[in-house]
Amino acid sequence: MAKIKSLIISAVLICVSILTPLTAQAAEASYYGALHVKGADLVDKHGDPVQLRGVSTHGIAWFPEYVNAKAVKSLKKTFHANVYRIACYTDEYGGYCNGGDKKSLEKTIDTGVKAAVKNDMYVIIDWHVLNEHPNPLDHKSDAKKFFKKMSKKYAKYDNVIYEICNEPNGGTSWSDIRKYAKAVIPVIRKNAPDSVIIVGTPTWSQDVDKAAEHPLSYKNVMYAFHFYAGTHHADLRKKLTAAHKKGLPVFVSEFGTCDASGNGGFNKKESNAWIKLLDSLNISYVNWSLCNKAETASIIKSSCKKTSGWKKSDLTQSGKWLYQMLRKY
Ligand code: IDC
Repeated sequence: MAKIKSLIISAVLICVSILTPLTAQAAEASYYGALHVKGADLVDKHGDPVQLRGVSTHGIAWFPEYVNAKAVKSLKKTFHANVYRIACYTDEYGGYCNGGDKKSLEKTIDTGVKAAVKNDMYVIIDWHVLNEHPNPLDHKSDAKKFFKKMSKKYAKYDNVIYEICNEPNGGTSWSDIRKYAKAVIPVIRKNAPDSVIIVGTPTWSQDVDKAAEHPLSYKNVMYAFHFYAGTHHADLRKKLTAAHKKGLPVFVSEFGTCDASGNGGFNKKESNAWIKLLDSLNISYVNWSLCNKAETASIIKSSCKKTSGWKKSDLTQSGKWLYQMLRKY
């Protein structure tokens, strides 16, 4: 009788584990666990410094085909990436606030988040403020709705990082960004109280000095710093180093190996100089971008139509460099 009882209990337990949805199963990222910010560092669940290194999608309205489970698995297995960034443009072609298909964009984000969770990677949901409305306050109410939805949907996932404004520009001041952040961060915090949030900085996320002078008072907040190796050199590295020295937690949520246009030549020397600095400061970084668009920043050759399972010969110069650089760890 006892044997039958234990058999029944085991059968029930097996059924429960099979039927448990992904959301409940994957509540904790086993990689480093829930991340936090301590001083200038991103730290793991034990409080030890960690560095995330990975790849960003191109705009998901343009290249949704690269947001698929196999692609994310390739980033993890082939490139050894531990973070995946999903770039949802607010404006431009098919942007979330520009007549884009919100349902379809949200579905793409969901595919990316679930794939990252399945592969035990961290994932950044990026509200990609860039052109047309370079001041994030312009889309404040849309942003609040978006992040309310996202943070509610993904509240259980330790893996999810929220990036609330990619690159404010066009003269947007740090005080405007602070205003925006103070409106959006509490919305996320209500659902995901301990999540890491990345806040963009003025001048295409370069002015970390402004943020360091007057940081936000929330915990687990990091500040975006973006560079393109063909355009940005030693003077900008100085600015980053100074902000870091002041104790500002910085996250390079986007960088390119070429000009700020996404084109121009691949700049190996400057790319290496940047990575050397970021590694020495334990700053996380994410490369732009996973697609086969005929531009220097793309990782995949435009002749390659595969959307996962890439070989070295499918990669551009920038893609090959990234592959070698990420795999060192
Ligand atoms: C670029 C893309 C390009 C696209 C353009 C749209 O590479 O294909 O046509 O956006 O505006 C950034 C932005 C990022 C840019 C990238 C290169 O965050 O969206 O992507 N860049 O210009 N900041 C600095 C450079």
